[in-house]
Amino acid sequence: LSSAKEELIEIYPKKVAKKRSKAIVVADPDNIPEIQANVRTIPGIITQRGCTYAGCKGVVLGPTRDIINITHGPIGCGYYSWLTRRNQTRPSENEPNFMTYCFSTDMQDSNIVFGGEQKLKDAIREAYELFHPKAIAVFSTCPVGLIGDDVHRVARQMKEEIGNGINIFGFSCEGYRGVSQSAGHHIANNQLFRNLIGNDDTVNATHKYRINVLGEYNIGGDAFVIDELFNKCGIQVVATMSGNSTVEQFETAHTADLNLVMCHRSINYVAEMLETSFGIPWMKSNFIGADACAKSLRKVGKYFGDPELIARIEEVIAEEMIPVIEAREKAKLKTNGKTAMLFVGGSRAHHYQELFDELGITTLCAGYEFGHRDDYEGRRVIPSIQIDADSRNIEQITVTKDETRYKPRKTEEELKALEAEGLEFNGYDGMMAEMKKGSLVIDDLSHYEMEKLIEKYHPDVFCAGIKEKYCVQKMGIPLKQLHNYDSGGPYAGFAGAVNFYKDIEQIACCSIWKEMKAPWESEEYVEAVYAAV
Ligand code: CFM
Ligand code: HCA
Repeated sequence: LSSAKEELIEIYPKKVAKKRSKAIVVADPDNIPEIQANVRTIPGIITQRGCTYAGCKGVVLGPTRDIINITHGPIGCGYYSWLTRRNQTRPSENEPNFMTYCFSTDMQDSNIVFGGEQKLKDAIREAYELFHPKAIAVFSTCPVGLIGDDVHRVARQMKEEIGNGINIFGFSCEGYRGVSQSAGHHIANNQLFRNLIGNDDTVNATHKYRINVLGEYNIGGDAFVIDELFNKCGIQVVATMSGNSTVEQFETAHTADLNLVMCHRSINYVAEMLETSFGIPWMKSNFIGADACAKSLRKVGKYFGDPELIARIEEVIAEEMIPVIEAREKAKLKTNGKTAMLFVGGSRAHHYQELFDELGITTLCAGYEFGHRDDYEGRRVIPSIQIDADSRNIEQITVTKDETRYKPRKTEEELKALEAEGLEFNGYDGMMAEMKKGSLVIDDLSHYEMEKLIEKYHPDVFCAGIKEKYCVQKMGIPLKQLHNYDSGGPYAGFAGAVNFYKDIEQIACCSIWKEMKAPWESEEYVEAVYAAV
């Protein structure tokens, strides 16, 4: 695979080739190489990245059902972030669900010329009159930043005008503000912390052990599975950020005693702020893959250290593994020895390698659309990451210990003892530490590079998103969407692993793909004939 790098970039002009070569590295877990990440995409290259608004509104805030999310901008931005992510929600009776609606100020040319703040105020008034929500969030799109509408001032004014305890806040998440969705995550994290987290000290304990699951967005129902699993073990999930989430979950999240971080890229900022302000430690976890899931559950048991809880967790794992092993063995008869490529946003290209491993499928190449170096190389490289002008453009907030509510959940000594037993706090080793030596890691894969990889290696399954799906399939390779799971899922937890084994066996072992020929390969080319008029 190492020679592939040269082939991938040889067609590029010299300057482009030089830049792209830094984003393509050969994995070596014993000597993790540096990779270029979180820098601007080269203009003219077809990227799969999205924008800052997508990361803020679509990803982090989108899955909360009782906040009215208003997109301040042209209608397209709101329309394209309207439930396309398959983030599911389960309101109880009489509870509102605004996620099925698409709220937008639908800015027109005249608003761009004369300003859109008045239209935004009217939209907030209308949304309040119709739905009486607890909270309204306003999201800036590119034109809003260009003309200088101040969504924060409008939010403050409308909060005062409406009163009744409503919470209204804005996000400066204009699409161009960062180099990808990742900037939007950071902006969203900051505002969640400022405007929601910690607003309500009520402790609604259903179990003795209480945790938050951060960076889990309930795509295809993943959060439902994780929640159920913890419940079975006797652990309460106070807040899932942001999957099947509510205002109340955010407001009371600071009452939990441990944060598990699933998607490090999108939510590590909140995890850090919760620790600094309230004294809640965080651990990286992964519920994708049955073995990874068991490992994550055991970590929680160890953290709380109650023998009864640990025994219960073992019971649950043993019970859940029975159907998993049966399904895995059945699928593996066919999947063993197959190959995969994974190019997804900022964490799934790592997490799903575990599930493929369980099926005996080798991941030949993997990469993130917008991960940072720490997501590839591990958090230890953070101090050495160069802060460029694009990162400086994103607000960095400093939080301090909450004067009255800071309460370390474990003493320094207790944390040290747990570390000695193998628990890692505030850490993430990144994707490359777990990849096979010699596999290829590519950041912000371009469309051209994708086609080259497929031509050269013919993987049995290519995992990516909707922009890649049909191009790849026309090349005769099945594509499994790991963003929205196509129509499948859940894939998290033990129950999810069983679903995944079955789906991947069907997809990667189906011989029909080998028969696939693009129309221009199999049909005779028909010359166009121009008739004289
Ligand atoms: Fe985290 Fe996500 Fe992902 Fe992400 Fe996304 Fe997503 Fe993703 Mo699509 S938060 S980084 S910004 S795990 S929407 S649920 S699937 S690119 S790999
Ligand atoms: C986003 C959302 C997305 C897009 C998926 C895709 C998602 O980046 O704005 O390209 O298919 O998961 O829905 O990542």
